[in-house]
Amino acid sequence: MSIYGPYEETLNNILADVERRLAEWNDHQLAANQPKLYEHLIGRVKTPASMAEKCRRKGYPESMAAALRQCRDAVGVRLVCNFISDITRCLSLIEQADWCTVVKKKDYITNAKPNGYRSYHLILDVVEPYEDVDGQQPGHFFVEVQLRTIAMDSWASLEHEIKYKHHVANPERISKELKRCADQLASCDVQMQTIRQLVQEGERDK
Ligand code: 0O2
Repeated sequence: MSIYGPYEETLNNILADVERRLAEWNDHQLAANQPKLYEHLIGRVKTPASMAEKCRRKGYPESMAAALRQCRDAVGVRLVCNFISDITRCLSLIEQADWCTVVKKKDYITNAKPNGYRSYHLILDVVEPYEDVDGQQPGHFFVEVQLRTIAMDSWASLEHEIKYKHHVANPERISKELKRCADQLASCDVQMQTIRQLVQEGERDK
C-alpha cells in the first residue's frame, strides 16, 4: 500500500485543480495584453517511494499523516518565469488569492543556498472538496510552489543531475564551478530585467 493510502487520487485531483487555476491566471494576463506570468509550469505528486524516503530522512514516521501533514510537499508545482519581476507578480497574486493561504515562505533568491541554489518556495494551504486526514470535508491540503527564472531552473536541473552521480572524479572543483555558474546566471537575470525595463519604458514613451 502506498504511503498516501486512499489519498493518491485526491492528490492528483488537487494538483490538476491548482494547475488549472494557475493556467487561468496566465490566460487572463495574455487576454489583457500583459506579459505572461510564467513561461511554463511543472506539477507533480511526489512518488510514494520518494515521500517515504523523505519521512525517514526527516525522522518522521513513515505514515500517511506524516506524508500529508508534516512533509507538506506531496503536491508540488514549479512556476518557471522569464524575469525576476514575474516571480514578484506571481507571488502577489498567490498572496491575494481566495482559494489558498500562504503558510510558509522561503526566499532562496535573496538568500541563495551556499551551493548557489536560487528559488522562492511557498507552502500553500488549499481548501478542496475532498475529505482530509483530519476527517474535514471540504478538507485542507498542502501544496508546495516553487518560483524560479529559466536560468535558476536550468542550473537546478544540472545540479540535481550531478548530485546523483556519486562517482565524479573531482567533486570540490565541480561544486566550485557550479557555484560560479549560479552567480553568473543570477547576474544575467538582473541584466535581463534591466533590458526588459528599458524595452517597456521605450514602449511607454512612444
Ligand atoms: P523534489 O522531487 O524536487 O520535490 P522543509 O524542511 O520541509 O521546510 P524541505 O522540503 O526539506 O524543507 O527543503 P526545501 O529547502 O524547502 O527544498 C525542497 C525542494 O527544493 C527539493 O525537493 C528541490 O526540489 C528543491 N531544492 C532545494 N535545495 C536544492 C538544491 O540545492 N539543489 C536543487 N537542484 N534543488 C533544490 P526534493 O524533496 O529534493 O525533491
